[in-house]
Amino acid sequence: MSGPGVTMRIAAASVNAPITGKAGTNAKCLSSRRPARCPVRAAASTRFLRPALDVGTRQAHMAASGRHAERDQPMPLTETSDLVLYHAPRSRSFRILWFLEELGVPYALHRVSLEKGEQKSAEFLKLNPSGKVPAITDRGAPVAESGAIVAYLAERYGNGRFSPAPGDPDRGAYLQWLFYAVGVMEPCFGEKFFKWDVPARQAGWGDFATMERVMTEALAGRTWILGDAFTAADILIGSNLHWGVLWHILPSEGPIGSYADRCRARPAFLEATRIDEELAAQG
Ligand SMILES: N[C@@H](CCC(=O)N[C@@H](CS)C(=O)NCC(=O)O)C(=O)O
Repeated sequence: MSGPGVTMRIAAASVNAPITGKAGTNAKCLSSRRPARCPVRAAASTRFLRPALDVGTRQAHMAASGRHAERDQPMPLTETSDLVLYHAPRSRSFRILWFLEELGVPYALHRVSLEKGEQKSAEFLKLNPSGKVPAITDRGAPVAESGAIVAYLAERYGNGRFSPAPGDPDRGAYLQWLFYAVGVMEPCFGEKFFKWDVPARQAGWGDFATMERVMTEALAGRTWILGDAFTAADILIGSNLHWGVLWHILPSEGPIGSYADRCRARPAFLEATRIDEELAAQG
């Protein structure tokens, strides 16, 4: 951790190409506008926390999962990490934090205070014109929108582990669920959470009940959304279903509930939760 407004963290190194160049912008956030209420933040819970792992234990976990040992000392943002996550605790950027932990790549975490309106500062709007987290920079180049970030990170750092390659028979289903998570599930949650009354035939996302049925059927008898392999699509589908169960708008049992449990049990999810809650506790 270092400096006001900037939180540092270096994760395990397992990168398929050497990273060089300038790290992401250390945005100074000036706006005092109040942020819109975020359902994820409103409903966040510490229910899935576990105690922090010490460095030795984490290294053992990482060695077991094929990742390199973690650096235990934070290093300055602009000198060490080409990959920066702009993150607010208990927000949608949690899923990117989770994925970075799955990937095991080195990254820096830049905290964005939604309460202070930092996401609407001119500097942050250069990273995400919508003024929302998550956003990342990779060698200074910004990427925004959870779906795009997850797809980008899988391709750039996944080394084939988290996304079926073009031509793979699973590629189509992979893309389908990536887009479904952001294009259908997200508005379905909005519909439920904000009690929108929208005709399902006209609404591109259909309706919440159909989404719940689709998810229940897709996950029945499967470990992950594509079957046996955990992919980047599970980051988006899994975070959505985790939140849905947490908010009591989706079942905690059956295919959805047990899938959400499996997501929560992953070491990377637990580590991301630990980091996120540590940040949240700092206020
Ligand atoms: N479509 C975006 C949504 C991101 C989003 O809604 N982020 C919320 C936090 S959960 C946010 O930054 N809200 C602050 C604001 O809009 O001012 C994505 O999936 O990345």
